[in-house]
Amino acid sequence: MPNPSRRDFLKRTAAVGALAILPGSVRATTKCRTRPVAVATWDNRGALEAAWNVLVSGGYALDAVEAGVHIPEADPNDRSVGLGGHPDRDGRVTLDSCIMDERHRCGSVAAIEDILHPVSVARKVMEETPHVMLVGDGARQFALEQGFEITSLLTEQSEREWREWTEANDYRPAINNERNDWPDNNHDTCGMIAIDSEGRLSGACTTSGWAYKLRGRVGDSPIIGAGLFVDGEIGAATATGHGEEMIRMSAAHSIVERMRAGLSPQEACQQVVEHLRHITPTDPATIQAGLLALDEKGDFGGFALQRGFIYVVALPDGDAEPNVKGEITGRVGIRGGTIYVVEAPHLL
Ligand code: SD4
Repeated sequence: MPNPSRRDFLKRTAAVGALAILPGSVRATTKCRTRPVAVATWDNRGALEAAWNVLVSGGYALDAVEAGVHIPEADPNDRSVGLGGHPDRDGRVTLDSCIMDERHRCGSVAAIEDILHPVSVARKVMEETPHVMLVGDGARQFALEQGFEITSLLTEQSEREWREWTEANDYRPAINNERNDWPDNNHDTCGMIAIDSEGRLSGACTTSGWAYKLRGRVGDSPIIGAGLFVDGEIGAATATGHGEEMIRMSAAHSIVERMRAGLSPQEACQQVVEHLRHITPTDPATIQAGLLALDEKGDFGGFALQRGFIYVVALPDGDAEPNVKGEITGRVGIRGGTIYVVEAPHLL
């Protein structure tokens, strides 16, 4: 049989893609109207408010999470995401990011350099290619072809700190590198999941990853099923903390499957953290895992391995103050709703 040409391949994959999205489209249109809800890791309240402004205007959850995570990606003071993120061991800022909609469509970029909004490149991978994931130079090349501009992401402060780090370290990544800074600035990966007023779930996750990681290291954040997973009929989940642990057990997918089996978002996050502690070959005291979930009714929950995992949830006016597990440590009024800052319950 002759080899199919690239054009045939693209044509066929486009046709398969069209078929593949049909059931999801039908599902989406048969959903009841619901109230919008958005949840994000850490105190990413600026990101959540940007997402909320899309949701409260009746917009699409996918647009909301993309707009939301743009905020930390462009913030030089956020040291774990995008511009100003900690570089790798060799002084290069490399970004991991993914996005997923309610129809199992997803896109991802890993170890991409010089691009301010990797989440939008991930969305282009999802929408413009038959692939899910592009990495490194290939991802950067694709971004440039798509019209993204080159941006230098290493700020003066990041470079200065990295130089100090190289003097004090022997170029081996410390296993508990994040924990050394914890609960300060090394844990700001922005994972965000949302449901819109048409009941459509989406999520995005974006990070510069583990500070001073080995060059080429990819964490969980761009891995569909580890740092993010969405099933439009069941729910969505996202993760932050030590990515190696989340990859080991497909954390976000594990949460959604537990919700499919009937657990609440809160119970599902807790069970996955308990399972993680059970299976990890790493000393659990040296790692962090912070998990968030949201179901198709707009119920949400969060749970962590260690103390100190904060998350934010945006709820519409008319919702009662949420009866969260953990502690509400802040409330911020936003257009048509409130952002609650929650300190998640934890296992250790
Ligand atoms: C990673 N999970 O690259 C990310 C790091 C993180 O808050 O979540 N930091 O492993």
